Amino acid sequence: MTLKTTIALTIAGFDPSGGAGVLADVRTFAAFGLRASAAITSITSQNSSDFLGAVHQSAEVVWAQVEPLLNEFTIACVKTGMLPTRDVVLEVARLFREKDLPRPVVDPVIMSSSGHRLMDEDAVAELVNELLPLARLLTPNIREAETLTGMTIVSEADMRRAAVAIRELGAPAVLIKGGHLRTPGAENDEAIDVLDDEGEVTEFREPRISGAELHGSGCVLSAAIAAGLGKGMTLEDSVAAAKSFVIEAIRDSLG
Ligand code: PXL
Repeated sequence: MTLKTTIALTIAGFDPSGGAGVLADVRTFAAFGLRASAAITSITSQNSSDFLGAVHQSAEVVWAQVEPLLNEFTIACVKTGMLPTRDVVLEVARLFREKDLPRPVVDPVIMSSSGHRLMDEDAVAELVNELLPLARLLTPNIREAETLTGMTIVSEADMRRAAVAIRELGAPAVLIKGGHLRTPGAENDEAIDVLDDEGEVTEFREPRISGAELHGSGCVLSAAIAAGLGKGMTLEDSVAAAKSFVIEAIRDSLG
């Protein structure tokens, strides 16, 4: 019997700058000691200040990138990022239904930090309908959680309510990233993330880091969580380790 090589897989967009997307994911998997693989859903043209455009890949091209890996490798963990179109979302959902893959960490990257739409509206709808029920974890930021739930989120209590609402949409677990939360009147010296895993809620509090290079930090976080899960860690421990990793990366970028 030959042992198959174990790899981590990201299904996401390509940001040539390497700040976000598959390059950030691959770097993260490698930092966690995993061999990385990647399927590209869209080729973007951007730098840290401008988003110039994107050429989305077809559902067939996405499937064709992943399928050959399945026979040869054992996939330890999967993370999904930019899934630009309805067709790509449906194909990725089909992949998880039909193939023997671990449940993915789904980062619903609806907008870039520069304000450019990364997912079509009907793609977001199918992400909710078809992919959420197959995920292990969804990792929206505040704005994405608002889009997914239709709620307005201005407090920690709102984050907890939104987490319940997202679980009711079909995800077993959700991590709402509070980095962008601006509580009216509060000092905002803390960034709070809320993890709700089947109703068990854990809060992660860190001092807010300002002026930092944050483009791609969401990509790195979701890839790092997937890596932890792929190494057999619990979800809570994976999130804690991933947060430490991202905070280190942000601090490094300040230096
Ligand atoms: O950070 C979100 C993100 C994810 N994936 C790709 C991106 C971006 C932001 O620009 O380009 C490919």
